[in-house]
Amino acid sequence: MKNKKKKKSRDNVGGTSCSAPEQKGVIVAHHGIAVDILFESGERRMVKIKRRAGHVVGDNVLVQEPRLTRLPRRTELRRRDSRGSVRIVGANLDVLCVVVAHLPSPTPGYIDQAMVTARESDLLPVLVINKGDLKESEKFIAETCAIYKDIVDVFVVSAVTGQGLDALEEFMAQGFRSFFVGITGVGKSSLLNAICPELDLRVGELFEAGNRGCNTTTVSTLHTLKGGGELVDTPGFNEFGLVDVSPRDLAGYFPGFEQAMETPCRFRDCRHRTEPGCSVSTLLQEGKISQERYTTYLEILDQLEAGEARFKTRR
Ligand SMILES: Nc1nc2c(ncn2[C@@H]2O[C@H](COP(=O)(O)OP(=O)(O)OP(=O)(O)O)[C@@H](O)[C@H]2O)c(=O)[nH]1
Ligand SMILES: [Mg+2]
Repeated sequence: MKNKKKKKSRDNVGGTSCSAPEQKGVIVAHHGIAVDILFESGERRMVKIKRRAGHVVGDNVLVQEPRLTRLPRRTELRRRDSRGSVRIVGANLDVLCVVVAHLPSPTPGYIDQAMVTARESDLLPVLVINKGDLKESEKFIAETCAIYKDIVDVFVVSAVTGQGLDALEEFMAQGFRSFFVGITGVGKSSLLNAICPELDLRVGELFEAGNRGCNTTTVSTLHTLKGGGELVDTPGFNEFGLVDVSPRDLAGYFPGFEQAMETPCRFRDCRHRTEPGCSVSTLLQEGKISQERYTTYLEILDQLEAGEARFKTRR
């Protein structure tokens, strides 16, 4: 068996002199071969890194140029992309803001997979429904609120009119480091611009045909909010594949199953399909879990089981 090299979290790029004092900072943007660091002193500058060093926005680092050492992460957000590769997208986060809009509408399972990932990663998921100014958003907003309003905090906002932004800012001002995720064109950068106009982030054009936003933001960036808290703007991810969640664990993180998880099922490895003595089935029959929640759960469970079967076949 090949000896795997232990992954270093240290970069040493371009020389060996270490005479400069060591400084602590946080990565606020990642540009492939360099990271933008905000130091505790208030200074902000780019530091070279090795490509694929594994650093991400939110990482705390010690810099004594040319050496950069990544400090241990408190939390880590990971997702699986369309090719099945695992991507670390942010570090040391507290809140995952899942941003959606009626157009472009979220891909099936997107909201739930993002929320399951957040809970599995010890982040608090919240839902941000943008483009509340548009008449055609009404049905989407009503349906989405009906599903999630009793499960997570839901903010109905508009980057154009400023509707709902006070409540969102007040929430973030509690000192959280929040992370925006959402498919491209839902208005993540527009929302950040509305909260912090001085940022002037690039915002996409809205194509007339199909009203789909184009992929505009290419790099995740961390911003300090004037009112308190921090917010990361990200490029749109169209998939939010689960990474560390097994079919057996899914229900424990699934939005809408919280009450059912308080009462253990008869079988410890219950997958909540047709097993007797299942607390999810009981609440479903009592109307305390909606058919929509249950159907969505089964769809994600099917995907996880298919992935598990593929993995076993490969092995
Ligand atoms: N009507 C309306 N349009 C909005 C709103 N927010 C954003 N838009 C429009 O939606 C389009 C996409 O906005 P962006 O802020 O670039 O979207 P994004 O989510 O950052 O997109 P990516 O960076 O590609 O992931 C732009 O044309 C915005 O003007 C809103 O609240 N109401
Ligand atoms: Mg953007």
